[in-house]
Amino acid sequence: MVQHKLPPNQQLAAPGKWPLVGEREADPARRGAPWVVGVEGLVKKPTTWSLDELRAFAQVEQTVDIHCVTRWSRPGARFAGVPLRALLDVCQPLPEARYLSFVARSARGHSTSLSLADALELGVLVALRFEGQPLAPEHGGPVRTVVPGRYFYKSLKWLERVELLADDRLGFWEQEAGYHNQADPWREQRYIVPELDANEARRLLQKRDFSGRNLLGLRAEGRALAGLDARGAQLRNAHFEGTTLKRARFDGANLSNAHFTGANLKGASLAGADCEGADFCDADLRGADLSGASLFGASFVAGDGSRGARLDAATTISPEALEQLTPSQRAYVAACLQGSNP
Ligand SMILES: Nc1nc2c(c(=O)[nH]1)N[C@H]1C(S)=C(S)[C@@H](COP(=O)(O)O)O[C@H]1N2
Ligand SMILES: [Mo]
Repeated sequence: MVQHKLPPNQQLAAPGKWPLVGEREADPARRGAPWVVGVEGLVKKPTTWSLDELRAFAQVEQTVDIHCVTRWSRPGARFAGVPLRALLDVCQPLPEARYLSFVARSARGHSTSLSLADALELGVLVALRFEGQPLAPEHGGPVRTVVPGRYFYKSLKWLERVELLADDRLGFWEQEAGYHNQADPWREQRYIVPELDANEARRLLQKRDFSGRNLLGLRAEGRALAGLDARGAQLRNAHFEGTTLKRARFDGANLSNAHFTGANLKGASLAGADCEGADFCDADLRGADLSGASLFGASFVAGDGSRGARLDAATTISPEALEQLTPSQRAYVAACLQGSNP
């Protein structure tokens, strides 16, 4: 097997697997007007291209290592399409243009941004094909951007418009989820530093009620929070290392990339929670309910097989969620659920 060097704290997705992340759009190309991609804003010649016109450019093949912020990686993905640079050459950015906002044809008009300098240096591809086939609609077909060297949230699905701007305009995830605007996986730029007020945090911890709150990056490691009510809370990148969370309720919470290393989650409920990229190594999950939770990129055991979480026959994990785990994670969890791991 080929050895790939992975950025810190990423794991290989199962071979051939490409998880779906973000908004679900059945097939935006099937609704409304024919697809065009426009480049506008601070350019000399705003231009739009139909898909056929994009296909008439010299097509470039590019092999890209995909690194999702929720900790799965898919190295060696082969895309083909038009280098963004070729479109910019036609449109001619004005000297004051310093940022690009990529905007999707999707229900929420999803967007993400890059500096013009980064976009040119990284070699952004306007991709039409994946592994020799037209790009599938669920992965952003008919056309998406692919940005090498950045977490995959900088790669926009269903590209409709590129706007050149003098000032940066934060993208959807960058604004909504606190995702880092630089997004370099080698420097682990997953999140901006949270700005939760220390007094407010203390008060919430005392009350043990986080329900419905946005607590991105909360630091609650080593706390005694048995019975915590965190239903529907936004707890991306929150720290619960070594925390007592017996019978805590995280139903429907967003726990992506949350840190539960060594936490006591006995009898806790994480039903329907987003646990993508969450770390459960060394945690006690006996009797915990993770039914309907999303587990892409989640860890239950270290890469060397140590620090395995405690799960038992009373731990509930749905079969679909098991399928989302990487092969080594899945093997470990499946064995525990069948009672054959200590
Ligand atoms: N339009 C749009 N593009 C998007 C997103 C989204 O929600 N909407 N999510 C981003 C994120 S976080 C990731 S990891 C990748 C996922 O692409 P995939 O579903 O093809 O794996 O798309 C990125 N581009
Ligand atoms: Mo992502």
